[in-house]
Amino acid sequence: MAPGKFITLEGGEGAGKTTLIGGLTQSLADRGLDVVVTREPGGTPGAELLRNILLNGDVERWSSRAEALLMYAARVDHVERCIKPALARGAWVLCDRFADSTRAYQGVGGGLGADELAELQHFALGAFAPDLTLIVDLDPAIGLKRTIQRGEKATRFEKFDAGYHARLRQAFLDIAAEAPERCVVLDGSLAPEAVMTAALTAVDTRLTAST
Ligand code: T5A
Repeated sequence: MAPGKFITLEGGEGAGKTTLIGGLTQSLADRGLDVVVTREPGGTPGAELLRNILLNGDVERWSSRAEALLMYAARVDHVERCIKPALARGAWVLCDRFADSTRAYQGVGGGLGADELAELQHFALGAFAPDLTLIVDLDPAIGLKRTIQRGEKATRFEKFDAGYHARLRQAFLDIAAEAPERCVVLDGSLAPEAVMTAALTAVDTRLTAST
């Protein structure tokens, strides 16, 4: 059986990750691949419970350090019970956010040190990492406007100030620059079909060419 692939989608609020995952899932399934779609925080019953307490409530409900620990508690459960078993059976796993979100939100946005987070990541995941990360880049003002237009109640993270969201955008671009072999930046201001075309090109160039 061909080995599975682990693809993560990252970016700021309302950048278009979930929309893109829908299109990618269809395209990969049309190729006969077993596709598993999941998200963070969440993806298993235990991790979804943690998602609920992380995303709801006052902005000040958790410190950045507590958030990082809760995100990693959810992530370990998700990786061990959902992602690794799917990869082992040869599935392609598409995950809406993963460890880069902790580096951006709790690290750069929340002020935690990169070294501390790297230690936490190593303790939790060892060397486990995505095969490909698609970073959807968008002006946070546009992304937040999109989420407001959707009419849903704002999550705790959407309520953080504009400076926080601007730092996030730069943090994701810095992550992409540090790991160009793993990350591809997509222009989230393009129409959904154009973002999808760019994403499929990245998948084909980086992954299917090597399988
Ligand atoms: N978090 C998560 C951390 O702080 N640390 C962590 O370690 C992790 C894993 C998750 C929150 O948790 C935080 C980050 C997040 O704040 P969430 O609700 O899952 O919360 O938040 P998001 O992942 O940001 O999900 P969103 O749904 O808000 O954004 P998406 O998925 O990027 O955007 P999407 O696809 O839903 O699109 C938003 C709207 O824009 C439209 C869509 O139709 C939709 O209405 N749209 C476009 N419009 C124009 N052009 C395009 N190209 C468009 N693409 C989508």
